[in-house]
Amino acid sequence: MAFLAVVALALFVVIKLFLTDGPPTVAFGTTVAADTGATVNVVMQEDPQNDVSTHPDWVSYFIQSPTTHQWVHTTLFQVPAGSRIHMTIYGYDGCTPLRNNLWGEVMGTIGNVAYEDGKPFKALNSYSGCNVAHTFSIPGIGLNVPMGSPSLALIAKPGLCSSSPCTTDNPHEVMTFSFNSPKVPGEYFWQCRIPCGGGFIDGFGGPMQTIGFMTGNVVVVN
Ligand SMILES: [Cu+2]
Repeated sequence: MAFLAVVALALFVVIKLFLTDGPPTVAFGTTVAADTGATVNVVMQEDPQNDVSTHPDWVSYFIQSPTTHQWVHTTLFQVPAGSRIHMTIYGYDGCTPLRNNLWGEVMGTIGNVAYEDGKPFKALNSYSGCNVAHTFSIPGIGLNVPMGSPSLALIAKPGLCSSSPCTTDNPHEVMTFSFNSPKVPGEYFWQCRIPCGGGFIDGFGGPMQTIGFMTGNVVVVN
């Protein structure tokens, strides 16, 4: 009986932790009418660690609430359909080589371009230099943007940000790009394509497959 009680308790904890108390969804552009092409600003950051006690050493994205300006540990965000989404992502994490250099190419953004510290680029070659930390990719709309990492020279002295959410006092790159949100409402899965799950087979476990870290949803609403 004691064994069954332990099993029941474990099930309860698993359900409570992973099924009911998932990361929150941060809503952007709630005052913007859908399908107008209006610009909606989304601000995120990617870090070498996170602020939760269960997996503190997992790499992670954070999303900034447009209302409180607090950093929220989640990868779920909502935008209006048919809008121009302007992304700003602060890149605090160091580099990891891409498994396939294709994911170093900028795809699916407006103008097929992205900007690193204001400088336009169409690709980052992670084989010729250690310069990509993560990617922001939405396979459903063919979007892929590599996230630049702070140069080794830049992080030599202070080191990478060691406490999350990071602040702009830490070495970082500012990545910006725009894309059109789909006209069809729904949940559009997004992910990082760098095998950044350190300590997991092929680097694709842990944070790479867990909502709130390196994978999430763009919730498109009318
Ligand atoms: Cu990643």
